[in-house]
Amino acid sequence: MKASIARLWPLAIAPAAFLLGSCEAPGGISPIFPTPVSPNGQGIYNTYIGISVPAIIVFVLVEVALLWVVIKYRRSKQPAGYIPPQIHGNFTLEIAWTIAPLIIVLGIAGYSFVELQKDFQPVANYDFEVVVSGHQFGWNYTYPEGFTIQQEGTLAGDVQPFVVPVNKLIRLRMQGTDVIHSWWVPAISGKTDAVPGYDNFTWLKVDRVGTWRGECAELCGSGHSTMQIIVQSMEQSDYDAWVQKQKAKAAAPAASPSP
Ligand SMILES: [Cu+2]
Repeated sequence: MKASIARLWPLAIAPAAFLLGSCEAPGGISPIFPTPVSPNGQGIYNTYIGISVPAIIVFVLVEVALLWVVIKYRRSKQPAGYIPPQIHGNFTLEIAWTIAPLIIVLGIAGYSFVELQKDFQPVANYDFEVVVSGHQFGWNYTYPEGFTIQQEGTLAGDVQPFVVPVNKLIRLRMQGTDVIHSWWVPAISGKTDAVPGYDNFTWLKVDRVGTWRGECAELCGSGHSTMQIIVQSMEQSDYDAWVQKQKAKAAAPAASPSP
């Protein structure tokens, strides 16, 4: 008996080893939430913590109660033929353990729904709008100045970044040209579907200079895994210079047609 329990230890350790190992994954996608850099990312992070911490407390309490019963009332410590107290049909207990989980689950539903409403409504007081269009396999970002950044999917290296200025509220109008894709940068916002023939909205307001990674989060075909997303934020002056460069590039005749 002792030996068989000892053999189970790797099963308990494996998930922890996986989680810790994955934190350093070069793709930047970690199973643990990254530091949020936009208010909607912060809202999702708070929801995640707000649900996970009570869930972990409930889990620990249930497991401790289970272990306590298993150890304290184990058969080998009871007299032969012992039958424990029978509580089946205890009305108060059954009402309590029906109502308590119901309250917890409704609480989680309400909490999540409020967060969803905050993040996926089209914001009105935005500084500018970028049209984000998903295709097999990549993303196009069309800026108000008229130029488009092509973030063509690849596994060979980094994709071209989607550049934004810091501390500006930017509305993202999500579109799709072929199948449904989903734009997701965990540090910035939740998953937002890019659906052909239908505009979806999300937004971002990045509070620091840096680079963040994401992925297409909707299985969209054989090149799905190539659909990396890189968001790069810069100071307003650097951003203005970058916009001028993109405008000049768009105006100049293309040296060779892009594939
Ligand atoms: Cu996709």
